[in-house]
Amino acid sequence: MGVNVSSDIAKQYDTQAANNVDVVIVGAGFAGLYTLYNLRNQGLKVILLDAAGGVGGTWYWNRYPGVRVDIESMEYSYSFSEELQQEWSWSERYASQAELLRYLNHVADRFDLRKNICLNTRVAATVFDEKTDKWEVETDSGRKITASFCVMATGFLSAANQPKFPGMESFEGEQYHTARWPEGGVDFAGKRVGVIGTGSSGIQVISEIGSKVGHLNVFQRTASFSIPLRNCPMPKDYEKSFKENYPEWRRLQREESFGGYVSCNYKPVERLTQNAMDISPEERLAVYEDRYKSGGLSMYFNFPDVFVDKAANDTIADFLRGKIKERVNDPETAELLTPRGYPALVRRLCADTGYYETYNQDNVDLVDVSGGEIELTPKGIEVKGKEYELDCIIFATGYDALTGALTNIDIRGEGGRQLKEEWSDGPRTALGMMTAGFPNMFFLNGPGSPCPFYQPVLLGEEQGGWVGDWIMDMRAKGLTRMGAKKSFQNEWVEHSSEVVNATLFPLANSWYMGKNIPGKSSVGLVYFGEPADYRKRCANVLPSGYDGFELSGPQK
Ligand code: NA7
Repeated sequence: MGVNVSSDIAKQYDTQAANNVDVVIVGAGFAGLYTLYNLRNQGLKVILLDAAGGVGGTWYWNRYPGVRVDIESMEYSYSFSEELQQEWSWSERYASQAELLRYLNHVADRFDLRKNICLNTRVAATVFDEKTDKWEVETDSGRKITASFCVMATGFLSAANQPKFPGMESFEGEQYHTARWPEGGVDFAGKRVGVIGTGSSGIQVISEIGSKVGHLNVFQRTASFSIPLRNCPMPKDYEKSFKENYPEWRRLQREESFGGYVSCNYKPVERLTQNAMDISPEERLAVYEDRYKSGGLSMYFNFPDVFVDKAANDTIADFLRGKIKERVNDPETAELLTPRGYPALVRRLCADTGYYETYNQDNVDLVDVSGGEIELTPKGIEVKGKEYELDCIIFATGYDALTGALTNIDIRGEGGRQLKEEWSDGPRTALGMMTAGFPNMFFLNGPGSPCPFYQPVLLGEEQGGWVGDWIMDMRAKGLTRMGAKKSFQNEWVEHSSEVVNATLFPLANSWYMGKNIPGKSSVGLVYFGEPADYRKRCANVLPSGYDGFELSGPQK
């Protein structure tokens, strides 16, 4: 699927001129591609670097069986071009990875983006030069590029989490990670397969391969809440109504929605203002059933108190638990698959296609690893003293979310300080877009932003837009350095902590909270406030005269 940079484009970027640019963008996913388009349109000299062999970001790397987005295609797509919105037709309600990759390649071609993209190029280090106010970017092949600004569109779910299980090197079979799937696919027919992990990726891969493998053992540490995705071929009348009203749908997504998605049962959802505990159980149930019927992430369109009041949350958790019982034949397996001990919706809700029913097949077994240690042996996996013989192991163990892709790069700011060091107690950012001491570096869908709750395609467009506005304004004023003020950054982190601590989110071990990675700090990882408020604050940076940020001209 990946499209390699053509030789004439490669030649263009071998020139010295291309090693001195206005902006380096890192990452060719949704956010990076849009930002390239936007900044180039404003006359800036931009180069986009990506380690992958093709554009697509997360959708380039995640090729595992069953992978698809669980936000509706009509919403999970670019809004910046009305022509693009009108001419592209999604074949399914929820796009598969293959279709998303086709879309992103189409966008790269349609807007002639490839001439500014360098693939197969991993950024190893970037160092801020305080004399010139520029970043020196170094790739893994030793190429050096000087840029006035760096835009890190590195993805919030892109650095794979590969736990180091004892005995990993001894296992004689095949090993795969869902986030680094081989391009040619894998043939599982007749094989004994083990899957570790039952988050969104695990649930998708398990549901897809369950009927295709010889035998499947699923190693579950924590049961997830999952509801049916209800994917289907794109209903033509729905697509038509969406296309006829795209500006209004986008307005609703940006201004009225819970997190940048708004469609429920093929209609714009009405935001609930009443609390679950203020209405009758029957009325509550009717809402839960309605969301369940719509499928996907519709369950998030819910009563405000389910996110802050444990008693309210219990009503939805019990509803979801009841649905699991209905779908799994064996009561013992059903109980093991039933999440206990943490609230619903505060770990990412999964959306499945036949996940629970997979366990009704004779060739699929669930292994409870909670309270035990997974060890790999030459022949398979050992847990709690029992060995499971396997031909293949699939790690669906998630990501070092939000920060991993940034701290994997040796980023050095003012005074030579390293970003990884600075963030060793958790990331600290101003509006999730900059961090103090690292001027002229912007993050898209970064830590401290609301990205998991603000549809990331739209947030990438918004943030890419603000970055463009700030850079062009600085240029017009002859300014060369923009940095976040530490005082404002502290306020933002404090505000973010207050917001999250008033919710039930800290009660679960999730990647939102950094608790999926041993030792990772959760400070400032996600902004859990209202996306619309966040949007207003960011849009106000320029009109307020860069309140919270400091700007300066060329160093004397
Ligand atoms: P997730 O949601 O982080 O899920 C990872 C799964 O892997 C989860 O079940 C983990 O169990 C399990 N895991 C991770 N490490 C271990 C170890 N050491 N032992 C046993 N099990 C382990 O990642 P996904 O890729 O599924 O989804 C990420 C996001 O992508 C998703 O939320 C959507 O937004 C799209 P745990 O729950 O930690 O006990």
